[in-house]
Amino acid sequence: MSFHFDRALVRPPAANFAEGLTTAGLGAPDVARALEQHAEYCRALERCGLALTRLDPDPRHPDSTFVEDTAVVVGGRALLTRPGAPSRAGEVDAIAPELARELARVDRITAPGTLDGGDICETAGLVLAGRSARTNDEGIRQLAAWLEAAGLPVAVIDIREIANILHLKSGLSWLGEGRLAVIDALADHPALAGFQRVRVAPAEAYAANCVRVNQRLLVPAGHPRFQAELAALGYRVESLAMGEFRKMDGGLTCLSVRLPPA
Ligand code: CIR
Repeated sequence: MSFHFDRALVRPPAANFAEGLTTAGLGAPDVARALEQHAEYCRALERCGLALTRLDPDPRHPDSTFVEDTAVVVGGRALLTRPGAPSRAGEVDAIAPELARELARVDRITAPGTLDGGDICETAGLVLAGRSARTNDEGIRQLAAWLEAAGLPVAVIDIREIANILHLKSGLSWLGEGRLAVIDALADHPALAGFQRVRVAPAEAYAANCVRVNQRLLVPAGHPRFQAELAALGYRVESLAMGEFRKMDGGLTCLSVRLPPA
């Protein structure tokens, strides 16, 4: 199942977290508060039933708390990425041994392909891949070849003209039960026609990055309309403060690499 997990890798932000990449224009993050928000995020994953591997903060890479961008995990296999931002390239080698310990098979995107995990959204039977400033056509081609072994097709969504989203999953998330949470700008994309789309109002667009983990749905705090809609659909929603990560263009999905049961 595409939201059934029993383990996850996380990495708290390092002291120089504020030196990472950002376009948000929301000011510098407060590292102490980011650590608190990260700790609460970890507790939420544990409440979802996950066993966490907590990696050491890595000040060589200020964006390294956003571990999701370093790997795509499907079934029991990981595909290490080749991040589109040069400052993030070293994050992959730093996490590779951890994934090799957890999973039977680890492959890798090679040059000239680039791909960030935040651009890849696994749903039931279809993987959505964002063509973005970070993920190029060759990266998506390699991903599609890798997924062929699992019998999973890929649908490409070009987000380069869509304002205010860094990655595909900044604008949509898999909710399970055939549903996606999605911002207006993506909602009518033909690749999404087969999904029930739960639209996220423009004022709450940041909440489109949410994460289904087993029987719970984690959403960023401060988006009451979206949260009420999810509750009405029967989801068990938990809201988490994400303000410090938002300042660095990060969201809930980016903070963990979630692994399915072996
Ligand atoms: C970056 O620009 O790469 C980081 N500051 C934020 C990455 C967020 N990752 C994600 O949405 N998957």
